[in-house]
Amino acid sequence: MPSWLAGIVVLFVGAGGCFFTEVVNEAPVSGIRTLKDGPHFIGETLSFNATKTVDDVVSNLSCEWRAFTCQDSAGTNCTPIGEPEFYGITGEFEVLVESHETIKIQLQVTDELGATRLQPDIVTIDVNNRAPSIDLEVTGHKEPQTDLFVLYRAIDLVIAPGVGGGDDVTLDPDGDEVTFSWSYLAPPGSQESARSFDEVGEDGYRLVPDVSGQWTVTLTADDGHGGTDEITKTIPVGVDSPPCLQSLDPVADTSGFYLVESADGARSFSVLSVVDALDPFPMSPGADEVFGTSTFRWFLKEPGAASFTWIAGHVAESYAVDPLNYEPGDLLELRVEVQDRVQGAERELTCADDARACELNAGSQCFQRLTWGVQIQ
Ligand SMILES: [Ca+2]
Ligand SMILES: [Ca+2]
Ligand SMILES: [Ca+2]
Repeated sequence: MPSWLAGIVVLFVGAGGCFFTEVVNEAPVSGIRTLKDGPHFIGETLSFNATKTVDDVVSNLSCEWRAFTCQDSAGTNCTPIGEPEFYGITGEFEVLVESHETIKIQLQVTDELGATRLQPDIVTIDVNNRAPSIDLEVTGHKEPQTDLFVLYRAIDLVIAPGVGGGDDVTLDPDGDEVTFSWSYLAPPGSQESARSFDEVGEDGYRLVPDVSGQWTVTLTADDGHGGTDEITKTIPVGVDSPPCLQSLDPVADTSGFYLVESADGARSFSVLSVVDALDPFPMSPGADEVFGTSTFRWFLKEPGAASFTWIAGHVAESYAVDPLNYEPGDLLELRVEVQDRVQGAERELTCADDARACELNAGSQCFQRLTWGVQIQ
């Protein structure tokens, strides 16, 4: 006789006298209650207690709880989590979910006489996956007037956590290792040899666009457990603004004449600085390789001449007027124009020849031409 069938001797007292009988001690009947409905996730503490537990004899019942992780929902190929735990009938058993594997909970209830069922109670708990949540930060130089990213200037794209993650924002709520893939779409006319899209560090890419228009970059994330997220950013790229002659020495007056004394020798007229997104002057220290520098064109209107003459080949930021080449009292005009790398008809100055100052965008106070009046003394 198995130990759990250990007899209980019960004394019956009847009318005919006393007799003894042996009553079989039944194993307790039990079940498992999961204290919180699913879905269940990594990081959650699962709680269980014994339920529907009855026994034929009022006696102390002992609950042996065991937890396993299993490779399938059927609860096979299981590995124990920790050691068995023992509680009384009212005790709660807790298990921390640490992986995507199915969790199997096993309960075996034993009465104080050692009776227990051959088959323990079992429940399996599937662990649900949560998808990663990503965003993409896009930073780069934008033209203030147009809010467009500037052609040829680097645009940095960095992976960021997506929204909706609460305070504890992570790319994957389960802590899964996320793999990323990047793709981009260039506007028509872009040339692979002229644009670049390169990985920077572990979590970003750098785009250098070669044409204006709408670029799109798509980032997908995969947590390896069926959870994915995707984000596409549209990146509007425009031609940068014309360069602005910012600081000249001496100041170029739009009406007066700067006096050059013959006794003082040659006098330099200089551009000290140009403001431009792509082609500032002087070139910024540490500027990346796509930066160029403004180019200058100089024109001279000799005393008595009807129009300006281009000083071919002179591209430096300054030009020297030597009074020894003139007579005292001569009036001449020296003109500088600045160009950035964006050439072509859209950047041709259309002001009248005698306009000392000229700007491509009227009223912008961003001048591409300034003129010094010079009087020889
Ligand atoms: Ca019993
Ligand atoms: Ca996940
Ligand atoms: Ca420019």
